[in-house]
Amino acid sequence: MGRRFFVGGNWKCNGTTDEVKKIVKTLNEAEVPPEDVVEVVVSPPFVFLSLVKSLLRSDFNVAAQNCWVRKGGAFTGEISAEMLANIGISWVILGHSERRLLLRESNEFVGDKVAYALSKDIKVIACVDKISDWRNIVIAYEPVWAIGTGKVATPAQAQEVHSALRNWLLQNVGADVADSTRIIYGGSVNGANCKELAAQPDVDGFLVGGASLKPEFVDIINSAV
Ligand code: G2H
Repeated sequence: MGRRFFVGGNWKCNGTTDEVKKIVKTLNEAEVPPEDVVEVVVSPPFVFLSLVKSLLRSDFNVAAQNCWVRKGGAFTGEISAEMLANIGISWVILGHSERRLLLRESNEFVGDKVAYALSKDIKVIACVDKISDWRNIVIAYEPVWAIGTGKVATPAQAQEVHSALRNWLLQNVGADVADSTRIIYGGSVNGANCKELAAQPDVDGFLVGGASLKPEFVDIINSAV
């Protein structure tokens, strides 16, 4: 089964209204392969989700960078999966290593978040354990030493880990899921190194941080072909 290339732009905690509008304008004017060839999802900070959703071209989707582990209520500062669904956000990034490291999010907590988001029909970009519906999951492999450091994994290093992850899926979940699940690479991906990484058979796309704020993000989308 062919796996559709996936490019996620994780804007992290960056941007002003004007900067966000500028990035969206660049994306809207970009010539990229059709959406059946590459799936593009950008992830602005919460406060810009609705703005980006309203301005962004319709063939690109929008993701939140986190959501609460269960139904909303007395959880100051949190955003629930129901709220994301309510404003038409169909994706969320969960378990990013920056949150695991800085906010002490455990595997268990992230796993519960993933299960809850999936139960509310939000698709997840994640690397976790509690997954019941693999159709709505993209797994991101991000070596911590490569995150925001400018040190990217070599294509061979990425391929080795992606292949091992796919093999884990084969052994522990099943052949269909191993064949169809997209495993994307994150960590200092840029316009110059994306092409060689994209050529690896088990690299099905990218989660891009710093470079997703720049015009070279379009080159990364175009590495799909
Ligand atoms: C890794 C990645 C995006 P960057 O965190 O998730 O960021 O491309 O800046 O290393």
